[in-house]
Amino acid sequence: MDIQKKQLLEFYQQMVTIRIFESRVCELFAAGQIPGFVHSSLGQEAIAAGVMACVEKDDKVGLHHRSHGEMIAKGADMNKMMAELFGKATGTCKGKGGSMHIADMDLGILGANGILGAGYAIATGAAFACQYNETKDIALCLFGDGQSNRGPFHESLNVAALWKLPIVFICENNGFGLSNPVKEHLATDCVSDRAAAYGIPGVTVDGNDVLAVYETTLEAVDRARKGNGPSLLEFTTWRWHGHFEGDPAVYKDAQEQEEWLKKDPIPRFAKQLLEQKNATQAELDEMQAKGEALVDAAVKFAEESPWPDVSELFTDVYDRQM
Ligand SMILES: Cc1ncc(C[n+]2csc(CCOP(=O)(O)OP(=O)(O)O)c2C)c(N)n1
Repeated sequence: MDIQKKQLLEFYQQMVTIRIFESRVCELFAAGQIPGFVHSSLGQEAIAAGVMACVEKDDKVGLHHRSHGEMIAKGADMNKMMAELFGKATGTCKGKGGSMHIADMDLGILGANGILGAGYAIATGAAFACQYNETKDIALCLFGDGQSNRGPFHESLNVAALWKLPIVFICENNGFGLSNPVKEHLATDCVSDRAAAYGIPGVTVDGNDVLAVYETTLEAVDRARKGNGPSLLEFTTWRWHGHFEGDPAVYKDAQEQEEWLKKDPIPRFAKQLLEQKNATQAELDEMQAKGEALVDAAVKFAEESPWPDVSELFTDVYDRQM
């Protein structure tokens, strides 16, 4: 596939920006500046960058608990995102969603979700709405390997295949479901093997190769947009940190961790860009500096933002008493 230089550089910019954002979030969490839970997507940047380059602003996206990267790559405002993680009034969800329930409806981002498997039904419902309203928009549903074992996975794939819904199911197989390695929680070799049960295409691809992620997703998005129904994509990668920030991940095999760190998607793509003369080192450095400036600005914005007012306590939240 002949990918334009502009797009190649965009992949790099997205990946380094996500890496810087996530690294900073981890530091801020450790310093006690970010409350609640944080699940970092360090190491998984190529999936976010490659997948989100395939969709339009109005396409719908259902996310899970480890989704800062996807939000950034779909164009979410990082200042508001960082403020959201801080719990500030200027946040994407006015500080009430936090890392695990962040959403941006203006960008079709239907929300991260702390309930494993909740995103399947939300994204499948959105795909049904796209089909019913004949909008030509499609939906993406992103999830982890562990949550592919939940019932709603099968219910959603079944109905999506039956009704040929415009949706792409995307598994980020990062090696673990919490502390359980994939081979200890999955009955099949691959998550994508399950596509056969619903008569839809299923494929497993290197998720640390941004170009492979992009090309695979583009094909599935095209299929969905043309009315040919869903696909199940599985991108293999590695969760660099523990399940959540603060988890020492003593269950990880040190040698396996070391091997995967060598497969870091960012230097790997940088090498490709340089060798194929699609970028100079100066251009790469410039993109790194731009990412750092954007994240610095986001942290400053979050730190200087006000807390939500007490009078806002019951607005935008579900309360049976009211
Ligand atoms: C219904 C439900 N069951 C269990 C949990 C607890 N839990 C949170 S994340 C997680 C593991 C998820 O693993 P995976 O789907 O592979 O995503 P990853 O964290 O690796 O990105 C578990 C068991 C939950 N949040 N919701």
